[in-house]
Amino acid sequence: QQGDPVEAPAFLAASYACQRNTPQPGHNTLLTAALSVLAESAELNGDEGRGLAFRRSEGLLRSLDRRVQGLAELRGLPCLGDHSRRVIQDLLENGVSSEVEETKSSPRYKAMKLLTGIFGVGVKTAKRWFTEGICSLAQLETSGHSLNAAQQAGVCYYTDLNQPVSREEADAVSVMVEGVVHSVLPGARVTLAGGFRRGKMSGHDVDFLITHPDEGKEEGLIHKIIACLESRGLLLYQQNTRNTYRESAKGAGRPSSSMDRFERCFSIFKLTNDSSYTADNGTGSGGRPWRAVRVDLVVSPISQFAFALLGWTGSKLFERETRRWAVRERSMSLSSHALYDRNQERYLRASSEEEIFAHLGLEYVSPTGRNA
Ligand code: DGT
Ligand code: MG
Repeated sequence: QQGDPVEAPAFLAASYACQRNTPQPGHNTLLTAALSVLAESAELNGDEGRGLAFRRSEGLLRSLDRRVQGLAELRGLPCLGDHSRRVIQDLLENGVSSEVEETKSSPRYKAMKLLTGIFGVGVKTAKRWFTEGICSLAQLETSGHSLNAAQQAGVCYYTDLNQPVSREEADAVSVMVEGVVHSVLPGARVTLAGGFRRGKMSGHDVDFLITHPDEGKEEGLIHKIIACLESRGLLLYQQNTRNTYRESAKGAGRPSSSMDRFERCFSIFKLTNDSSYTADNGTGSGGRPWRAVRVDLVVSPISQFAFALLGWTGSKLFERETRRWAVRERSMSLSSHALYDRNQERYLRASSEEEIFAHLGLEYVSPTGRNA
């Protein structure tokens, strides 16, 4: 049987991740975890192109409906470059990839992972610190660098924030957020987005989208929510931005930058180990009766809600691929605010994610299938 090539079903040959159903966690976790390390290493080196190539390979493997046992089974499949195929071959033949093992144990990768694991620290800052010889929190502390407020919170709650958030904890945060939102604006709607909406059992944060069925009622809402959270002692840190999005004749929905422009709050919640919260790991580091959890709150006008929901559900690769599909295959610009048709020179409205997929000429993929 060895060497007998297995024909890939046609749907698996789709080259855009947004054309595929990708459930969680997939049948090839050994391979996808390895490619994810190489992608992350490239991203931490600032090599976006190389990172994306590994992410695409990883995404393709995640979507396969069976466990790959031989390289021949991957013949003819897109997204798998020579480098990825070499790594996959190594893993299939030896159970490990020397390149992945070397990457994981390299001082640079370890330091960059640790430093970018601090909330508020991006790749650029981490790189600068690493070149100064900073590889640990202790070295950062004695370096004399002054940290901004986000980074100070990041160092302070480092252990908690690097411990995955469980589904139970996300549900407990949902209860807190819904209580606060409904008390400051009755009728407002709170939707869990991000990885938890895709059915993941854990995540690095909890993402929420908030809207109100009457357009305009959501304006300024983020400040009311923050004030209420603070008065209840639920916030350890927050940084908010106001909505700066405006449509323009040239299609301001264009993703000229990956950041969107909603009213938004990056925060750290204080999740207390009380009756509404029953997770096993119910304490923070140091045995506190609470733990710190990263929470993102995004407020969207109802007219943009479908786009915001699609944009904030992820995965990151699924989002990138949907936008790439829109531009390359449909001459459209998709963002978390809008969809602009460059040929017709007009915005296409949508009140559901299904309508957006239809505008794009894509088959609908449910949130649990977007784990590319
Ligand atoms: P996680 O939290 O690591 O378990 O995984 P996710 O998939 O929840 O990732 P997360 O929380 O970083 O982001 C959720 C989705 O939200 C992601 O697919 C892309 C989107 N997103 C995150 N940050 C931004 C942003 O600044 N602008 C826009 N437009 N989208 C963002
Ligand atoms: Mg998330």
